[in-house]
Amino acid sequence: MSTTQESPTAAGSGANASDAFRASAARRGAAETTQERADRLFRRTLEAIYEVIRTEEVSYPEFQAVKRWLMDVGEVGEWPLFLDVFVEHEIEKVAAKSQRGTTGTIEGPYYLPGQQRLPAVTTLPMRPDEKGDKLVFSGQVRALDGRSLAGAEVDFWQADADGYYSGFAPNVAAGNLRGVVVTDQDGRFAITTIKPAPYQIPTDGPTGAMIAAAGWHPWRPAHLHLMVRADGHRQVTTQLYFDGGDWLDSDVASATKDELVLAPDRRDDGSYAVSYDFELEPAAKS
Ligand code: MBD
Ligand code: FE
Repeated sequence: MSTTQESPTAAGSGANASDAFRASAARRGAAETTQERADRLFRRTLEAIYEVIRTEEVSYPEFQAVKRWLMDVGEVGEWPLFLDVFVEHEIEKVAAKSQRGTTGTIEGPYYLPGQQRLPAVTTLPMRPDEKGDKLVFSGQVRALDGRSLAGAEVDFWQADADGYYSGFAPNVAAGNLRGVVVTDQDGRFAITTIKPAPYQIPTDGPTGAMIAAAGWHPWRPAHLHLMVRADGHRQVTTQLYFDGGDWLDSDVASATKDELVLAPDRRDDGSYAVSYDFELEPAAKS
């Protein structure tokens, strides 16, 4: 059976993202919720919905359509996608208020832990005929006081030149364009990869149907994902974008920030090079 022509389906990538989310429970830790907090958050969320119903005079047919749509999102497994696209940015802004150092942004639904550990100067795992312009992404990981952090981890993932993520698309090998790059004795790294394409929310699933019904567009600008961590320091999760690319000013996931937009240099051979340094704050005392 040939699968090389197969495109990802909403149900396929949704199921994978739901499985990945359930498997990540241990890594994320449990939310400690009191009854007072649960009462407050559930009540205020419901009140926000009642407010829309009253002021927009939402009808029975509209209510039943929403009910059916919510059921579809769950059945297709798109809750991680939907919530990370339309809600995570506000959660991240709250978290960012107490975060110093490198600017963070949302993680999204396509992180997979446990990828190959790679040396500081490395090429990401990729197919022999990997499409796309070559990109060398380099930089240094430092503490807030300027000390370089040797042995820091730059946990890196990105879409390919068609906008697909390994682990969530049938035609991309496991581990493709993912890796945990370990910084050298000066905290430096240099990762050879390819420039990713913009990402399109699957148009064949309920999230895509909602976007189309509202007349919005389903695109995220091209981006690199990173989690940067070092012993004794607070991990930062962020994304880097490319100057001049499409959708930078209208990211469907509202996750761009000006300081995360890179301006790569184009070399004579058509490849790109760009550098970005990370600054990690001390870990919270426990
Ligand atoms: C992505 O690639 C992504 O980064 C986010 C946040 C949501 C959907 C797809
Ligand atoms: Fe992404």
